[in-house]
Amino acid sequence: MTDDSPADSKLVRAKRRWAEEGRLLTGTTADPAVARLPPGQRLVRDWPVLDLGNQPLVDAARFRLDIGGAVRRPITLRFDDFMALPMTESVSDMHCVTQWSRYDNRWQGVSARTLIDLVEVSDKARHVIFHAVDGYATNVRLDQFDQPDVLLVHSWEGGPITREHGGPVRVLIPRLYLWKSAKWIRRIEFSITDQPGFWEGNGYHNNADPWLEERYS
Ligand SMILES: Nc1nc2c(c(=O)[nH]1)N[C@H]1C(S)=C(S)[C@@H](COP(=O)(O)O)O[C@H]1N2
Ligand SMILES: [Mo]
Repeated sequence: MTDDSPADSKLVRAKRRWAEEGRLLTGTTADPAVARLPPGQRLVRDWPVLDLGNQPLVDAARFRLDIGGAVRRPITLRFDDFMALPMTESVSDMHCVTQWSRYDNRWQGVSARTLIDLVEVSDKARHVIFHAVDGYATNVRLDQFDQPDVLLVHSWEGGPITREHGGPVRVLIPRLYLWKSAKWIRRIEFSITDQPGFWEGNGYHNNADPWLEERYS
């Protein structure tokens, strides 16, 4: 493996070490009904950019979204097809495992529920695997995906999601650490079995609940 391949980059080696050492862990949990800020987090006002360093250019013409796996009606959406789906607006907080949280982000996009209904997800599906244009992948349980605040977003604070934040369309799962929210989404795979994604295979927690401080496995 070369030094600049993502799986062995300086960044990934450093993060694997964080996971091994349990860096940033406070050893406490919090109840989201009471504490808005999860343990060990601090508030920021800007929106930091984090990824593996390759930010693909996906314009509306190039955008494709495949949704398949354990579904009855697999589909490929072009950008116009996506934008023609029913849109939801929601305001939610973001929590990144590198310790920053940002409150009150206003999003527009298509709800997870709309997509689940659209492709007729099988009763046997239990997991959702997200595959992105840059080769990134991440996984959640179907019940974590199927929440009213989970969206495929195209807009933040009234403007389009920028390229650096995963535009034109990214996943947003606000109640999990942000590495579960794939940027530049390319394929959503409903699955009977679980498949660890990129960070999950590098020492990070499979479940990723910030209030339980599920940073590392
Ligand atoms: N496609 C893709 N999605 C990704 C990543 C990535 O490298 N590629 N990084 C993840 C990580 S580790 C974080 S913290 C968030 C950061 O999102 P942001 O840059 O919009 O803040 O994106 C997540 N989604
Ligand atoms: Mo991250």
